[in-house]
Amino acid sequence: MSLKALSIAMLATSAAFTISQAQAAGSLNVICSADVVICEQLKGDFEKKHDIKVNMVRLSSGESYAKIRAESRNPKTDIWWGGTGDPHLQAASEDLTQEYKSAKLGDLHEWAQKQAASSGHKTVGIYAGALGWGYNADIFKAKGYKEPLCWADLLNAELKGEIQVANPNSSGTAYTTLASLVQIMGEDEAFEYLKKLNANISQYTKSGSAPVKAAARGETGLGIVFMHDAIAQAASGFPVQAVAPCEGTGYEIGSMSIVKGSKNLDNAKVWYDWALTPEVQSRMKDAKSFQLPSNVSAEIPPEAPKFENIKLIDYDFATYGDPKTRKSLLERWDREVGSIAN
Ligand code: S7P
Repeated sequence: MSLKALSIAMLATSAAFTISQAQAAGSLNVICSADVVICEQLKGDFEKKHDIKVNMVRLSSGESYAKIRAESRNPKTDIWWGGTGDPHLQAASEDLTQEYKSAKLGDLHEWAQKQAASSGHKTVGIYAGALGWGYNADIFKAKGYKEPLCWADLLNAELKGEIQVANPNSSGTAYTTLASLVQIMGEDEAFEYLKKLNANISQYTKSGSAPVKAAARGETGLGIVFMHDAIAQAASGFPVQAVAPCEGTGYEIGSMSIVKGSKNLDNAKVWYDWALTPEVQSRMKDAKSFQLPSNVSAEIPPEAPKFENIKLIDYDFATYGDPKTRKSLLERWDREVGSIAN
């Protein structure tokens, strides 16, 4: 290369560097759909590393999808981090989120890459978590309740008013519960089950992890949640026992998507690439977020539920993340369960 060509190349490189420095500044509007503690940890870590101010709101998965949909003509959100994969897939198929193929994609487990490929790279898997419940072992012992090991046990009459679960319209956890039961039992049987279960439900909460937080504090006996959310309460010293249901259970692929029409697109890509690194994912456990990370090199927290010991169903993400299926299941839930809720 001649000296002139070299200096032109150097100028081009330094211009590109200046542009990327300039782009890696300003702000980023993030919706975070996981627990507030991990959301705040991510915001703090990201701001320490980048010259980008993060404006973050914490919303449940279903609420996040609804916000992004409502904003679609004039998006205020740049990136949606976390929450169950089904509403991310629904947003992708409704073209509310945009394709991005991160250079980090190849560092992820197959299940996370599959989530990306199935959505046309409009979302990506960042963690996985198995559904189950957590019960307050002190309450169960004091009241002499049978240990709840199976979905069938949750119908025991002695548990009247002792169970909480979230509303599947707002909560991704509760939608995963609904979709998992439909896949385990068949749709009509799952709704029969949910109507019977309603007799034991004291409250349908807005957020998915609220039921096990209530169980931890003795406000209820049992919360249907992701197992890692039950383990987080046990790790905080509460008498909570996590259960993987004996008949089998579903799981989530927690996901991340860039909003279509993002006004801070370069910054959204900076967050996206950063959030897929092993360093960021390995630090999730510091916020007692014990999901299975998607980066193959990220540390798996010892507290994380062992997937190999859980009877997992082959959760059909394509069907249950499809807008038509999700809408129809939620409408049926409103008609048949929500309408009889106490
Ligand atoms: O707490 C972590 C976690 O369970 O929260 C997400 C959950 O969907 C958010 O709550 P909602 O049920 O209210 O939507 C999960 O993705 C995540 O593992």
